[in-house]
Amino acid sequence: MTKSALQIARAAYQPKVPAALKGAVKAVEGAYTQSVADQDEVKKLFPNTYGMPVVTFEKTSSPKAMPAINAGVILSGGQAPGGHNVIAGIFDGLKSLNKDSRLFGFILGPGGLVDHNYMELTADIIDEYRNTGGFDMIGSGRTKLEAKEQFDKGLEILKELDIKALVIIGGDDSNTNACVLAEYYKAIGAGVQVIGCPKTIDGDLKNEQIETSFGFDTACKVYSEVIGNIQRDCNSARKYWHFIKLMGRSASHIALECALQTQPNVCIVSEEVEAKNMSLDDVITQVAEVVAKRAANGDNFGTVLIPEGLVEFIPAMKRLIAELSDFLAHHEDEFKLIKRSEQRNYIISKLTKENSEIYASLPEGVARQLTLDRDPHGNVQVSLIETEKLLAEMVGTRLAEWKKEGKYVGKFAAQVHFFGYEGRCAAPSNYDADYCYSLGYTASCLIASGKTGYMSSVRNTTAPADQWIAGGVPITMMMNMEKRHGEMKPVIQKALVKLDGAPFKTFAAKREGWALTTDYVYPGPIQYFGPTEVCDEPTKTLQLELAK
Ligand code: FBP
Repeated sequence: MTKSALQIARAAYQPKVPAALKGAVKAVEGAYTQSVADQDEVKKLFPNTYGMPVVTFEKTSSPKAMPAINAGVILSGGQAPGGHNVIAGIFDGLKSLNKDSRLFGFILGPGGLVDHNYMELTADIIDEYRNTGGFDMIGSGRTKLEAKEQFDKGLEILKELDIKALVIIGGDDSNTNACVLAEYYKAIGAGVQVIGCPKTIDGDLKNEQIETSFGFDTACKVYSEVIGNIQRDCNSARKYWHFIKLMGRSASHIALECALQTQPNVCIVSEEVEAKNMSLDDVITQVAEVVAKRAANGDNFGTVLIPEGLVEFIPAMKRLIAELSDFLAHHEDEFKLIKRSEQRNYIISKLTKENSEIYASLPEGVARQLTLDRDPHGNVQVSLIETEKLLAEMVGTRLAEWKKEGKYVGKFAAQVHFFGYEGRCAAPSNYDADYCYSLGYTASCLIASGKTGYMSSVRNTTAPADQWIAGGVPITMMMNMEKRHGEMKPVIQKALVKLDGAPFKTFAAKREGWALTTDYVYPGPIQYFGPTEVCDEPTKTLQLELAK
């Protein structure tokens, strides 16, 4: 691999870790736990792993000698900056317990376990990837691990390699599957522990014990840098409105965090659109009003941030997507036999009147996206829907109407952008480099203390790393029952933006001012070397959520 100067210098970075992880640790158990909702159903489905206590690791002066252990690791789902440091943390943690321990990486995600595709991760390999972005050390994939046959097939290779613990690094769906796997292996006495690690740039895997998912910090900083650059360009030429869609799947955490970092003229928050029962038309009117007011002040430029999941949150669209999901889950084979050119009419003829009308009114591309391209978890791939174009076009049409009515006096020219993939593999910020390494190291402590069905947790992360708290949370604690592919399933509850939470309230208190004045902030690129207030600052979201 030819390395950049930054990559070479960055390889020497020593991630900061909680003080407790700097020597031998003991596991201290807290209170027994309950799932966040649907306790009876979740308990029934996880008889062996439900209700376990939260665990915290503390320093001990009497370490126990540990036998060597073989462990496996899987990167699952979308890339997120810091994944390699999680693996480095697991590796260093296992080696510190016993230098003969070994780590195996399964190639290209959960599919690697089922297909017996793996490689041993030696010190040389790990050193090549310390503090780098990407998941290319072993690759990632979206195969859903959910069937007993897959679990049994996986167990064959785990037995062959004498692997006693498996770490699954993934988002809410992958950690749900990790929990199902942990339960199954425990139920059959397989002798394999399963530990999860909270990954996703989307920031929607968080709760009382999991402050944030890794990658959110770096991805938001990359997007905010570019939004800031666009805002400076926009404030220089003063002739374009920029419609910027941001990744993040359902939740609007990324859009909200970028708004807090850059102070755009408009930021749509999907969760608010849903709570206010807004239609697409309402959203368009709201944006067009800001454009018109700025134009009245002579400002024919601005920025609009759009969360990629927006269409799923417009209540009428949500009802349509729910009916489509149910319908396609039950008629997938029949649907596949319909000619591509006939599919739209076929769907229109099968839906209820209200949904059929909305579906028929959608541009071809958006309609196709909703019916065809689902990911293996059944999710609509919202990152493929061109919401930014849809909004820019519809706002333009609305302004043209207002112009005829004499309600709008300006000029409107739009540019559209989508920021997603460019942030997912950036070199991790100090926060993500430190957090990920600590999560991995903590996973090795969970393995050493015999835990299974736990997610690695590192808390208090707005304080200096020395004061971070490492531990583990039973995954069942985060679960509830939800409809997936037309059936009720136990899943980790997705954390959406809370409208009564500090990040949204801070944004809501300032947005009117940001809409009309041009009060942009230009955060600049992530800094890896320099003063701590520049290099180590956590996200605004985390700072606001954890402020006492
Ligand atoms: P994860 O939930 O697996 O972390 O994926 C995050 C994400 O980047 C979403 O923000 C986005 O909607 C999706 O992945 C895109 O998926 P793909 O990489 O398959 O195009």
